[in-house]
Amino acid sequence: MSSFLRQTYGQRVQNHSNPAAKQLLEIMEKKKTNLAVSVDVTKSKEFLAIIDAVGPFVCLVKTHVDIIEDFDHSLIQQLQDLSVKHDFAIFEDRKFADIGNTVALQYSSGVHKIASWSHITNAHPVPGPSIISGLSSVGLPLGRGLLLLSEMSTKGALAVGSYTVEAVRMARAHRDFVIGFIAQRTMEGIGMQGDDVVDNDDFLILTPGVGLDVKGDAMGQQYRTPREVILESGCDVIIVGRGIYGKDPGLVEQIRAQAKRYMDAGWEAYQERISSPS
Ligand code: S5P
Repeated sequence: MSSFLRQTYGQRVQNHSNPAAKQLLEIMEKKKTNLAVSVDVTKSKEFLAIIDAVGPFVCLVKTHVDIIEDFDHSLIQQLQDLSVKHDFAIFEDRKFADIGNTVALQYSSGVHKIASWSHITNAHPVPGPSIISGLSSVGLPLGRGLLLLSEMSTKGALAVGSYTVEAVRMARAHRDFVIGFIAQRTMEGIGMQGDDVVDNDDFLILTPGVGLDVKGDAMGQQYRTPREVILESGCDVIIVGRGIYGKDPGLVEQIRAQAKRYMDAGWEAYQERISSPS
């Protein structure tokens, strides 16, 4: 295993200049959690209740704001209040995928005005580097950070091989705004040739497709355990959705217990990783 994988989250703060990356690592170190919860529900009330329940256990809350049926801007204010109350970062999982000019408008404007409240967002690298320029023209002045989807968790995903390598190269060329990847393993050293010199290859790896009880769903999702993800694959953050609120989104005690269970499993795997011999 290479060096970043054995550094603590706290030590890695200094490897980053982007404020959103620093904030996330600082929260992880302080709260001792590498758990992100993905809150994919369609009603505001349920959305806020789940976030308030999992808040103490997470470093990050991941949203799909476009699935909320009764959305209005007071919801954003309430989400921000919860992020201050519980100290977590916000990641709108928008998966931008268009030309620079269009993504800049989608990020800044429309109903949701994502850049104004989401510390972190993500994009598919498929359009090439112009998607990063478009998004950074909006996000960088606000101190936001971007993740590129260099791999996906689903069966048959096309984000493999040279696509993944090119995504990593794009990210290395835009270190000020690209803070990491949505991926299934560490991207450190990927695509580097013998004479390549890269000062700092410390990207944050946020990993969905995490579950302790089942191996997948009926629509191609594939789950691995926190141990496989953090210890064996060198990822930094586990993203868990239905594993935490899936059985009954109304049962706060059950949600809290599941969040604690995933937080403990993720932290234990991380501690084993940072203390493993080289
Ligand atoms: O490759 C991916 C990338 C993402 S961001 N696979 C994913 O599942 N996701 C997201 O993670 C997906 O959109 C969903 O919000 C979450 C996984 O949810 P779960 O309920 O399957 O844990």
